Amino acid sequence: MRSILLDVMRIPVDDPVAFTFFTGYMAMMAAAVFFLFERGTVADKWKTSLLISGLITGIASVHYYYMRDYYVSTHETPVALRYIDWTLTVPLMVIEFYLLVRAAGAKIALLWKLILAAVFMLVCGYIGEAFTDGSMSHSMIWGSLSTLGYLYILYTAWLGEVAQLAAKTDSVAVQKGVRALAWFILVGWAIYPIGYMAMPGGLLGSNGGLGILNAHSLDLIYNIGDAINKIGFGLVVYGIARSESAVKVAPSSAASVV
Ligand SMILES: *C/C=C(C)/C=C/C=C(C)/C=C/C1=C(C)CCCC1(C)C
Repeated sequence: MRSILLDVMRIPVDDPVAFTFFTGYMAMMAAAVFFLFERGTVADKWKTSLLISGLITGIASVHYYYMRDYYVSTHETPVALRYIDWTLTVPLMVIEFYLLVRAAGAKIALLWKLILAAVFMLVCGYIGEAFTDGSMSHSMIWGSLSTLGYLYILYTAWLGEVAQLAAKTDSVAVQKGVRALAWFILVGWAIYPIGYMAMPGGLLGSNGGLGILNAHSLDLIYNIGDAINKIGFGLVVYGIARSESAVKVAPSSAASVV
C-alpha cells in the first residue's frame, strides 16, 4: 500500500485540482483563526456571528485536509467528504442570515425553513453525484430537484422574508450586509451547479453532455466556489460586526474625552 504522505509530497505542480485542495485547506484554516481571534474585537451581540464564521471555515479546513489526501492518493472525487462538509457548513451559512435579521424580528421558523431548503438541496445533489449511473437523466433529475432548494434560499434572500426583515432594520450596515450575502447566493453559489454539470452524464460533461468540462473540473470548480463563498461570507459578516461595534463604542469614548 502506498503511503498517503508520499503521495502528498509528490503532488504535481501542474495539477490545479491538487493545488486548490492545498490552498483551500490553508486559506480556510487561516480564515478560521482570523475570525475566532477577531471575535474579541466586536461588541457582544456580534460574537456569535463571528464564531459561526470561524466554524464554517474551520470545519471546511479539516475536510479539505482529508479531501486533499483522498484526491492526491486516489485521483478520484471525494464525493462523500465533500457533501459531509457542505451538510455542516451550508446550514451554518444560512444561520448567519438569520442572526443578521433576528434583531428585526425574525422568527425561528425562518431559520428552519432555510436549513431545510439547504439540506434538501444537498441531499438531492448527493444522490445525483454519489449514485450516478453515468446517465444524463439521473444527473438532470437530481440536479433539478436540488435547484429547487437553491431557488428557495435565493428567493428568501432577495425578495422573501430575509429581504423584507432587512429592509425594516435601521442599521445601514445590516441592510448592506444582507444584500452582500444575497449577492453571494446569486453569484457565488451559482458556481456549484456548473461544477455539478461537469460530472459524466452532466450537461457540460462527457457521456452525452456538451463535453466542455472533464470530471476533474468538478473538484476544481467546487474548490474555487468554497474559498470564495466561505471566506467571503465570513468577511462580509466581519465587516458588518466591526462597523456596528464602532457605532456602539463611539458615543462613550467621545463622552470620556469630554
Ligand atoms: C461552502 C459550501 C457551499 C456554499 C456549497 C454550496 C452548494 C450549492 C449551492 C450546491 C448546489 C447544487 C445545485 C443548485 C444543483 C446541483 C447540485 C448542487 C448540490 C451542486
